[in-house]
Amino acid sequence: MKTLIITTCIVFFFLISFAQTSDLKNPVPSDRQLEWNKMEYYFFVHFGPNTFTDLEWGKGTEHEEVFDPSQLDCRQWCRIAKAAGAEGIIITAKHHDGFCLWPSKYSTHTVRESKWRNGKGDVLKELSEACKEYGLKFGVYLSPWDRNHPKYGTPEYNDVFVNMMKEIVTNYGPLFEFWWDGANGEGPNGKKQIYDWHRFEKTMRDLSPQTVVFSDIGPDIRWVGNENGIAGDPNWNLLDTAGFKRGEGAPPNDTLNHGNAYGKNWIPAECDVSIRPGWFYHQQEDGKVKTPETLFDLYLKSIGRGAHLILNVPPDRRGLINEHDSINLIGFKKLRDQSFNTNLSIKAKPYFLGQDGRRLAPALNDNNTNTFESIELTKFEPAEIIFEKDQPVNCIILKENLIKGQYCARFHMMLRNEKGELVKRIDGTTIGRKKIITFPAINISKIGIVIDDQKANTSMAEIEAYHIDDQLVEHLP
Ligand code: FUL
Repeated sequence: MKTLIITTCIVFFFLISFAQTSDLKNPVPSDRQLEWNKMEYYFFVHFGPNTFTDLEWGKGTEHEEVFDPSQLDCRQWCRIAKAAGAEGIIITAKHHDGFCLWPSKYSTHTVRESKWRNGKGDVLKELSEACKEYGLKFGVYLSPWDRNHPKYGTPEYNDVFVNMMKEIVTNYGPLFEFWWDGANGEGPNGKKQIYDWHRFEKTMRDLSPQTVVFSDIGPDIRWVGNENGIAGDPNWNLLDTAGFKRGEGAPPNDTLNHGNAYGKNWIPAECDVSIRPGWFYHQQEDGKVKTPETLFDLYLKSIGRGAHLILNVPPDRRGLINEHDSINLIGFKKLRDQSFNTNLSIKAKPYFLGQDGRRLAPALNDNNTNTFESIELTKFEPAEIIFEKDQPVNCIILKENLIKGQYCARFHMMLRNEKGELVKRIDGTTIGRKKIITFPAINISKIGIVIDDQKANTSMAEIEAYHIDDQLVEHLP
């Protein structure tokens, strides 16, 4: 008996310590990442001398006077962002040409040296205030590569960059996100800068712990490996960063696109893409603004694969979002509203078959990702959504609660009609924050889900069903 008790205790402690080690190996989102996870789509604003010189990468030698928007109105940007359903705006406070959209004490190449508003203008001030007024979050892109700054290429430039970050956070915060470009070209003295990323990171954490920081490899958000706005499938929120650097030393694009299933850090992907071919406004691209349908397709391939979408909408030379862009942005919003306003699952009955038998499972259709069912690997369908009668469905959205980590690696759905006949089987990979699956419409009354491969029990938060415009599904690019 004694031996049995001792053996049981050893096994018990072994199991506990195993559980703890595996927990350690399983990264989870930080509070700041969870907060950001509540958002999904925001604007990127590329604006500066390039807007006026028709360049994408300014040389840094442009005279400050070229920056002269005739009707700059950040409230107009915010009005459009709001109407387009975006949740925030991130602006290029300084692009590679080094021009600062705020009167920085640490540069002589700023709005202060321009003629715009007699050198008294401050785009960051105006935009941060307008964002507050319109209930939008505000964020900043600050290029470390600086083709103008005389200190670039020397250790003192790292002080300049740190001081600029301090200025921005102190004068224009709170910032929801800070965007670091990995670009590292030559400066005016022909030298490249050795960036002190460790110090930059510490500065941001000390100054503004709630801000999520983006770069190729995080620390909080990773680049998705392309500038087309397309996340990988599968898409893991995890990434191994050891041995990698920002810029040229970054992990392969394919790795950034998919993440690492067993990655050691929680660093989800953000998809950056421009509504136009270029990042900055060029009049000759007015006819090439992405259509509402193309934007909707991007929505499915970014947010619909568990990533975030940062959509670049560059103001024109007036300092306004151009009509060509705003019309398509509103069209994009309409498509999303028409498609996703009626979740058919809300009126359906959710069931869960677990160890305690089959029971109703309101967590699966309560439109609340904090509640979930923990799903094991099974041969049968443990989670089901049952409609009163057959109805057309061509889109299903799944959501995983991520607080304890991302677990589902492979699942399949069995879609059946009233007669119990299998109409369609759909196989999928990761779920994550949001997985949108579209297919030609079929009449069904039951959605059953099976998890086929997972790292631990999947926390299934929502199973939503929609019948979106058939044409939209059929004609997606
Ligand atoms: C890149 C830059 O070189 C582009 O000009 C643009 O700002 C894009 C978002 O990031 O690295």
